[in-house]
Amino acid sequence: MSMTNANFPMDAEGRTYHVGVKRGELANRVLTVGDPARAMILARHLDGVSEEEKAPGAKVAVPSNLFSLSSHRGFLTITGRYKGVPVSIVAIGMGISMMDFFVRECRAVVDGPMLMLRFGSCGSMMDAAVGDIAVPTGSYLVQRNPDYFYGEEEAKDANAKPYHFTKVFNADPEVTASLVKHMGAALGEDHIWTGINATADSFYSSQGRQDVNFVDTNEDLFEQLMAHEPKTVSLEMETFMLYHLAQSSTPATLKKKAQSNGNGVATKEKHSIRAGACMMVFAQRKTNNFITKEMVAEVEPKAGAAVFEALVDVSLGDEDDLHTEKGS
Ligand code: R1P
Repeated sequence: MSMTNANFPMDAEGRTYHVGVKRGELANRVLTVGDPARAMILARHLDGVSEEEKAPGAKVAVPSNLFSLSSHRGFLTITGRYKGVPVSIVAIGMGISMMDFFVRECRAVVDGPMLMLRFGSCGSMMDAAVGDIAVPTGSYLVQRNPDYFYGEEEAKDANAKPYHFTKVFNADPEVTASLVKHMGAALGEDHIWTGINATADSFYSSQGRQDVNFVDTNEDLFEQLMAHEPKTVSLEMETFMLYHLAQSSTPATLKKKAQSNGNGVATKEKHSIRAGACMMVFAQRKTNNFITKEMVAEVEPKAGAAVFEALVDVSLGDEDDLHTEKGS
């Protein structure tokens, strides 16, 4: 595909460079996950999916009545409706760079306010057990500091620390409350944990995993995380970037929508994206337990239904736009 505009590349059809979506293919309410198979399974909750395609044991595929698009960089977008409300599901893979591509490119092709929810998996260093759900009210970023590891011992900067922790960026409180309510109703309140999430730039070193093949200097990382933020409840690799970018989103697209409606009303909103996240605990790092396939199969559909309820529950104060052939 040939792209124009090196600042924000788009092709002649208006498709973004990495996610590959264009105007009309994405709803204002978007659920993002890591794993494309999880996206396909969650899509079974959407309107109009045949009984055959959503039967337990059915082949994992995008339901045939829904719009879908696989990009050359591994993003999968599925768009349809949940209880009549336009929604999209986007599988992004892993890590903060993929979250950055997702948030910016999806924002670029949708007018009006957006709601972005992440439904993922995480590790827990506290009491949350495997199969429980974390709904973090905020997130900080844990970054490996390469400068600490630079050079021979005697040349090292004595003040450098191996890991850096950012400030906490908050989720939208109304979105979080809605997630807690619906998750609690689906799985039982005892299984829902609020608190603060830590997003790490590695699955390994900056999540405190020990690896004999590398010098990581992370033996006391958990203690450092708890000292930085005593309410740390979950550890994963994307949520910080979602919360941070939502708080950095400008009202530009809201003004545009007001103008395109012809009413010329300038918005008073500071941000055009509202964000929230929840994760299933897959790894219990205190006890070293890892979730079983059977448990995922039990928790994922219940939590998935709850996450869609939250996705359509929060008012965006505006009509959603959607013009796709399938799913409209
Ligand atoms: C690591 O195995 C991956 O799983 C978690 C982490 O954030 C990371 O992306 O999330 P997902 O299940 O959403 O991919």
